[in-house]
Amino acid sequence: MVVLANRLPFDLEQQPDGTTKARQAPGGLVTALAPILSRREGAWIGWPGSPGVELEPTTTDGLTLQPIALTESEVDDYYEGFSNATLWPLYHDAVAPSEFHRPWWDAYRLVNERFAQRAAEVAAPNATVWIHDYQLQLVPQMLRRLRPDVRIGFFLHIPFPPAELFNRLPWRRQILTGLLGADLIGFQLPGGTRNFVRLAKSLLDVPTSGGLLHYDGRTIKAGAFPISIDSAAQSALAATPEVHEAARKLRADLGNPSKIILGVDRLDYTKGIDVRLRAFRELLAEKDPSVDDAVMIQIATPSRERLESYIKMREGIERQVGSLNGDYGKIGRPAVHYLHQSLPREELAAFYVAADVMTVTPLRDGMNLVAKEYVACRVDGGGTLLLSEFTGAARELRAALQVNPYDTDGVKDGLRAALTMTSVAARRQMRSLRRQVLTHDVDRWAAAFLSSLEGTRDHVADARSRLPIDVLEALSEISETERLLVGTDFDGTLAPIVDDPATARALPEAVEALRSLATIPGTIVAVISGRSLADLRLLLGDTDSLLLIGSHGAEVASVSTDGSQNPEHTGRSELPPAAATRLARLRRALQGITSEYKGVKLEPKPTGIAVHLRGAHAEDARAVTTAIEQDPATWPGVHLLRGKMVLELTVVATDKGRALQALARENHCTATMFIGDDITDENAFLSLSSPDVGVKVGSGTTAADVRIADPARVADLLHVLDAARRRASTRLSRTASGV
Ligand code: GDG
Repeated sequence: MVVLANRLPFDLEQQPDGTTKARQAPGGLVTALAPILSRREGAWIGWPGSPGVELEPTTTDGLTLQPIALTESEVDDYYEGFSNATLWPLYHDAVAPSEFHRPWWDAYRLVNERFAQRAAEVAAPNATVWIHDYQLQLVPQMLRRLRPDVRIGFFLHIPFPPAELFNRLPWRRQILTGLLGADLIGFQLPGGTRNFVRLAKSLLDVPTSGGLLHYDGRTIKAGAFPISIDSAAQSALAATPEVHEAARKLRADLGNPSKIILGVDRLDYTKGIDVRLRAFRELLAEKDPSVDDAVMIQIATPSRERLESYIKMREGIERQVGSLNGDYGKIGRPAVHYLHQSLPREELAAFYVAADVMTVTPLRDGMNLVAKEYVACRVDGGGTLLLSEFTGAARELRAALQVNPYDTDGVKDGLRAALTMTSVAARRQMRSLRRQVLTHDVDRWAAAFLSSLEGTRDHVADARSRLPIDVLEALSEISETERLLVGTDFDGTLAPIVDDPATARALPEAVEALRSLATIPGTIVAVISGRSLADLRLLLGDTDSLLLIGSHGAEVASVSTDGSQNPEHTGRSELPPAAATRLARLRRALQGITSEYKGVKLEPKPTGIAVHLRGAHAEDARAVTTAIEQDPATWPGVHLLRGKMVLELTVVATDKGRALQALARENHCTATMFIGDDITDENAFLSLSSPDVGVKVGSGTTAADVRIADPARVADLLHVLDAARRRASTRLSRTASGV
């Protein structure tokens, strides 16, 4: 398994001897993935965090770190530019304006290519590759081109925007096709999935069904996988005596205020730090009793410090803090304690434990792990969470006090409610929040994503690898035709041969592929069998848009796409009176011939009778065959078709070749593929001519063009044809509409 993320989860230092030493950086993602990666001898590809540093790969605890070097200008253009000044604001409701610069896009593409190249080099055959976040959205497609064998998952940690915003992006199509290189695309929320699916449909004409997208001959899954934290570890940390003591000391250092209000964020304009400061300020200004003797702590971890928008935002927040303290602080007792620093995990846990009210007020946030960490740390069952409804976490943490961060009065009301909540009500709220967070941890998230990814195995690639080369060539050629007819036999082709024909069942994969093929424009799919139509209907169940042809072509029926019977094809099984008389005579004659022999079975059909010899002794079978050949088979108007251990006598002149050609004509087909195993299928093969293709299943002399082994390979062939035909059909419709 290989993980790709913009940053390596380790801080790497170069030793004096030139080797690289790794120190694990804290973070839920690495905690969740490290054990999985170590078990699978995995690799993590990422940037070590400093520009211009070239480091060698290094292995720690079974996990290989693969550092990607970025030059100063790549950090400026790919990371700070395109990732953080174009995509980040655009994906967060455009709460700050996005900048669009072509050189940034060029660098983004180049760096994505570098990540893809490295993944292609280090991934084992058929490996699982998990790509993370908005910085690497082109990697799935780039990697697929280099390594079609690997299974690719992509997870977006931030929101995926609606079309109104996404469409501003000059490179919107490239980003979408980049993502569609994955087998599974994960979002935090169903809303992100919906936005993505709609955009793929509208911008790229990608056909979709539920969370499945059909693109480039592949099926791609999209879904929501809300991320979480290592809840148990966070809880355990908060429960240690050290953290408990640190929390007590913190409160004392603050002068034992009545209430501690806490905010913990990366210093980012999406986090709504200004929102909570404003609400707090107004409550103080109004001398609201709820904030009497209350203190606010804002921990603002330094982030993206060189970006203009971040510099401006920081100035704004620090001005707000200064003015709040100037207006409402006392000597030795500021109203807001503001820390622009990154704290050790243990210290952070003490803040969570000490805080009476946790304020999480982003204008937009993919998830927000801080909210979940606060809940996990409240082992005492106390504390209140004030949560913006525009965070991903709001969907799961329903019991929290939820506010609209754009509504200052609403946030003030929320803050007041949090500060004045009775401890019974607060405990009830926290109990419900803890239940959610402790049962939905980061392990569960990773397992859900990976098992869903596992479920997206590329059936088509697997199927291709099992088919002979001449078959693949024939499939790729015929799939390009304008109107394609695909005909297949049933027994021995879709269904493995069994001793008792009544127990024969089609392989579900083969039927699934046939049904899928039949939904492609310009593609007609027919099952042509010696069985009666009623039998075929029974065996193939709900036939959707498949054409069913029974009794070697004598009985034709179809169900059109809207589920109604197609009148063109029905009603042909009514026998003219002369033929009906012939059939009755034939039945009596065959009963007379076969009644003496054990194991010979007669199967009456609407237009004839099948004589099954599979159950009889070889000698008896020979005797029955001779008797039939010498008498009823010679009657005028009676036709004999020889199958494998079956003789078919019909009273109407037809065979599979005639049926196939009639179908091709009626549907104006430009090429036909027929797949069959039986002797009676030879009529169909003989009726074909270039560019048609006949596919013989199993051994024996044949007029078919290519051969495959058995019904399992038929299923493979149909899957590969379905994918190729889908690709070709998109191309054909584009050409037709002049795009
Ligand atoms: C992105 C998405 C999504 C913060 N200060 C300190 C510190 N932190 C840690 C927190 C928390 C993490 O940083 C922040 O995670 P968030 O989820 O709140 O936000 P983003 O950084 O924007 O993360 C977000 C997330 O990806 C995961 O998918 O939830 O929506 O934007 O873990 O504890 N950690 C330490 N010292 C600090 O001072 N040790």
